[in-house]
Amino acid sequence: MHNADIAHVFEEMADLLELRGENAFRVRAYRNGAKAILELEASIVDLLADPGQDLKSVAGIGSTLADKCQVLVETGKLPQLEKLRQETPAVLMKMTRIPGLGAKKAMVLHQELGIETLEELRQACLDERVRALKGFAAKTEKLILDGLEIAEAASQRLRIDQADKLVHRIRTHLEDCSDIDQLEFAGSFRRGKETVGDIDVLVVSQNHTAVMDHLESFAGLVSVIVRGDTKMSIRVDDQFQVDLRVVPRESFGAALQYFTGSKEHNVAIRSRARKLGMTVNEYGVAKLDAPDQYVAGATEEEVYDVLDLKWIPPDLREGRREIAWAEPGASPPPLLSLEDVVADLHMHTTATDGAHSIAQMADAARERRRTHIAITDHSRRVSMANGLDEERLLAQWDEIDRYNAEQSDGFRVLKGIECDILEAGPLDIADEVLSQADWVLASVHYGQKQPRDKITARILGALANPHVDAIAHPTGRLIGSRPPYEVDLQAVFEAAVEYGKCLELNASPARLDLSEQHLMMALGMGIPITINTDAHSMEGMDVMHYGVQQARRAGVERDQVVNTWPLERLLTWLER
Ligand code: DGT
Ligand code: CA
Ligand code: CA
Ligand code: ZN
Repeated sequence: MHNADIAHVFEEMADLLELRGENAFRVRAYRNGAKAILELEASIVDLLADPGQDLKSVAGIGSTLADKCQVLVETGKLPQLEKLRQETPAVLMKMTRIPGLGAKKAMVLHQELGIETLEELRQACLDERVRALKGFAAKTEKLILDGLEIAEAASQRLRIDQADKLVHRIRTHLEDCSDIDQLEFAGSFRRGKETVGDIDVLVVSQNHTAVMDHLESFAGLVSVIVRGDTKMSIRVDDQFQVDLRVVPRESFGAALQYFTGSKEHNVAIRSRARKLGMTVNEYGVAKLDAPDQYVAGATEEEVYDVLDLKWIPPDLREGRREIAWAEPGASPPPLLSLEDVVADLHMHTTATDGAHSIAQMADAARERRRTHIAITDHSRRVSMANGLDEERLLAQWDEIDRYNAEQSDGFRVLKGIECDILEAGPLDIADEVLSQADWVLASVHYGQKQPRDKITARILGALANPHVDAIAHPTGRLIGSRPPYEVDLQAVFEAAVEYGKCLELNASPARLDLSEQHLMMALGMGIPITINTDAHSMEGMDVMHYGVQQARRAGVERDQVVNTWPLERLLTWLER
C-alpha cells in the first residue's frame, strides 16, 4: 500500500463524514492527514516497519490516524470506511456534486422523496415534486436540472489535477511489478489537456499475464471491463476508466506516439507518411512497398525522425501548427516554459482568505524562482473573505513598502488588489486609492448570472478605468461545476486591445480561465496575458505549470506573457 492510496482513503473518509454532517474538526483531521501523507517523503509502510520511527509524531497525522495507517497497511482496508460506505447511500455523494445542492438538501431529497438515483432526482424536478418540500422552491428545481447537466458532463471527464493524482497512484502501483520494463502514460493526460476522458497506460513486458494480474490488485479498482491479450480496461474509484496496453519493446515508441494522439495530430502524421511513401501504425513505421518491415518504432524520436520531423512535445500535438514547426529548417515560435516565469501576480494573504502572510508568500515565491510577486487580496465586497476596504488596503501597502525596504536580494512585492467589479458596474475601491497601486486586477464575483449586455458592460467599464491593469479569470468558469458568464468576450478582447490591458490566464486547475480557445483568440489580437496561480497559501503557488501548459497548448509566445518580463520591464509597461 502506497502513501497515495492511504491519503485517498482518508480523503474519502473526510468526504463521507462531511456529508453526514459530522464534527468539522474530525473532517479536517482526515483532510490534513491526507495532505500530510501526500507530502511525506518516506513511505508509511517503511515508517511503520521501523521501530526507530514514530508515525504519530509526524505533523498532521497524530495517534488516531497513525493507528488507521497501521490497519490499512496490514489489512488493505479500513473498517470505519467500509461501514460509512455501507451506511451512506451512494446517491447522496453524487447529489452533493451538483452545484448548489449541499449535504442537508441532498439528505432531505433522499429521505422525503426516496430519491435513490440522479435519474429519479431529475424526474422529481420535472414532476415539480421538489418545490413542495420545506426549504425548496420552483427555482431550486431549475437549479438542480441545470446542475445535473453540468455534473453529468463533468463526471465523464476528470480534471487535470485529479488525473495527476490518479496517475500517481497507478504509477506507484505498477512500479512494484517487476515484470514491467517500460511504463508511460499516453492519451490526453500526456498532452496536458484541462480534462481527460480516460487514462491510457502503455507498458513493455514479456509477461502480459503478470502485468494484468498486478493491475487487478490496484487498490482503487472497482471492476474489470475487458481483459484480452494485449489490452485491458478497468474501472477505478468513481467509475473512471483506465486503459492498459502491453506492447513489444520494438514498438514502444510507435505505440506511445499513436496512443498519445491527438487523433487530429495522428491523421496529419499518417498523411505525411503517405507522401513520403511510408505507413505508420501503433507497431511502427514501414515503407509502403514492404509494410511488414518496420524501419522505426522503438522510440518516439525515431518515429518522427524517419518522417523527417523533429520530436514534437506532446502538449502541442493537437493537429494545429506543430508539424510545420517540426519541419527541418523551420523556426517555431518561442513558446513559453515554466523556467521563463519570473512573476506571480495574483495571490491572497491572511489579510483576507489566504493562509499565509506577505513575507511567507514572498519566501514561497523565492523558492519557486520568482523575482517579484503582486499581493492581490480581495476588496470589501467579498465580505465572506473579509475583503479589504480602502483603509485596510492602504495599511497593507504600507506594510509591503516596509517589507520591500528590508530586502537586499532584489526581490520585490508589488502593491496590488483584486478589486471586485460591483453588480451595478463601479469598482469596489475608490480611484484615488487604486491610483496608488502598482498592479490592479479587476474581477467579477457577484452577479455572475446577469444577462449578457449587463455583465459585459461591467467588464468593459473596468477595462476603461485607467487604474485597472488586468481582468482576473475573465469568464468565471469553474471546470465541471460552473459555466462561464454570458459575457461577450469579443467585446472584452477588443476593449483590452483599445485600452492596452492584460487578460489573466488563471492557472488554478479548477479554473484554467481563459480557456485554450479563448487564449488562441487573444493571441491573434496581440493581447498581453498574465498567468497567475491565485494562490491562497504558499503551496497554492505550485499550480503555475498548469497555466504554462495551457498557454503552450494555445501557442502563446513567451514574450506575450507579462510574467516572463523582468521587473523593470513590467514596471515600465505599467507606467504606460
Ligand atoms: P480523452 O481520453 O477523451 O481525454 O482523449 P484521448 O486523446 O486520450 O483519447 P483516447 O483515450 O480515446 O485515445 C488515446 C489516443 O489513441 C488518441 O488521442 C489517439 C489514439 N486513438 C485511439 N483510437 C483511435 C482511432 O480510432 N483512430 C485514431 N487515429 N487514433 C486513435
Ligand atoms: Ca484517454
Ligand atoms: Ca483510452
Ligand atoms: Zn483571487
